[in-house]
Amino acid sequence: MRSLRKGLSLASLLTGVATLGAVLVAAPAAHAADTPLRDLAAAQGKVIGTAVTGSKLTGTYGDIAGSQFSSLTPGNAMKWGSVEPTRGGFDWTEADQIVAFAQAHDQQVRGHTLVWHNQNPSWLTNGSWTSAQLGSLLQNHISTEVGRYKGKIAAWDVVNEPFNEDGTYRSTLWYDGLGADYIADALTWAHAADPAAKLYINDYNVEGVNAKSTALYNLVKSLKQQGVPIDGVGLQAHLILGQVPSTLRENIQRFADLGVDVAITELDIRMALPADSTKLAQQAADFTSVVAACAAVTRCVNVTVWGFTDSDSWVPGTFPGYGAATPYDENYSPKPAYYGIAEALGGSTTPPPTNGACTAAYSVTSQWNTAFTGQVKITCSGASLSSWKVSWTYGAGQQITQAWNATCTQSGSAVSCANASYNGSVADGGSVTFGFNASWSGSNPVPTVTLS
Ligand code: G2I
Repeated sequence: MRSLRKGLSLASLLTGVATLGAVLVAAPAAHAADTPLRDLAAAQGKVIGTAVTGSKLTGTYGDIAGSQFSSLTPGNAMKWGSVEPTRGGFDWTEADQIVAFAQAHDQQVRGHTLVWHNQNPSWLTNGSWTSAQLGSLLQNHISTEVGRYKGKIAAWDVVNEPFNEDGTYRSTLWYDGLGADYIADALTWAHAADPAAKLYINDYNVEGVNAKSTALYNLVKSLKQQGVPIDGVGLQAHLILGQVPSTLRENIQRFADLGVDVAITELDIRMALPADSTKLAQQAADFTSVVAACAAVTRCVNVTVWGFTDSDSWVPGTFPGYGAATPYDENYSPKPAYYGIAEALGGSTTPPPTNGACTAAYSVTSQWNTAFTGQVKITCSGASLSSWKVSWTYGAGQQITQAWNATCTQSGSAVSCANASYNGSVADGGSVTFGFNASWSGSNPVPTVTLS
């Protein structure tokens, strides 16, 4: 599967645009080659990751997840409620799928998460347990899950979100039932189940130096002094546009100086919708400064985004009116934020101009056995169209069988799709999408498309 990744990056190199085959009508000066983020990160000795949803790891989503990132975190699949929805009834399907995908793509997996107050099964949260029963439930859970994936998980978020904003311990099922010792116990049990996995405590609003991050700092220091197996801290980094803490790098450094690794585990940067070019440029600068802060500290080992596409982000559901928090838009086109990450990793990419052009972006929306559904989205900004034609050449024998919202013809490997009678006009700021079904076998690489 590495060859697929190389194939994509070669295509990017040839076209001078990102992996999705977007092409500009008003052709800009050629952009520097888009080296995949994982290669840029590797050259800095860093790992770049994304949270993923197992069922989506196919088509364009799978191509990007596999080609751009060197680490995957299951967004939900390894949480207690996902893996043991009924007591003793385990479902590892999605977690296994993500681990298998990661292995096939030479990627690390960050296990997330073993001990949390959210997304626990109702049999657990509704039960009435003595302290001894609760401890044994937790020990069994950790031994079972960590043991199942022994040798396959680079790092575990063992304990997630243990603190309140003021640095006191959060009242949870675990803290209330077991006291603060649940943290040391969980780490010890996880270490026993997989001595090679790096064990983390992970929290949000601990990116800058503040009361909460200082409580985490003091906890880690004390765990180290007691000889408890703690290898790292995860700074989630669910940030707001323009609000990257100025003390981020200093904070990362103070944890590193304690002798633990640091990871940015859930990076996203949300903005009030709608997005516009000013906000997207600010977001790019914010992504750059977060990634650069990690790159500057040797022990900051991993930056993971919490979903790489705006179509797979928790933000709009949780913060109504906010979104656009990830590096790719909902149509899988890389945003300025993508180039902001690349820049911080030493990449020489520059974003395509966001004004004065119409672009066409090809994506595979679903793929099965020998057929797939794809779409091309034409978007205009600072320009408009009264008619359009999108062409591409298939490199692996794909064959269009049906199209809608365009008239497509295929001759040999050459495909040409012209607007239908009703959708030739694309206004400045507007977009038009057409779709198609096609057959494939062997591989289904994304072609470079030309808009004319
Ligand atoms: O809330 C954002 C993150 C904060 N740090 C810990 C992370 O584990 C957490 O991730 C999010 C997931 O991205 C969401 O996808 O955790 C949420 C739950 O607190 C996840 O949302 C849940 C929805 O609430 C459920 O309704 C849904 O069934 O996702 C589930 C699966 O799609």
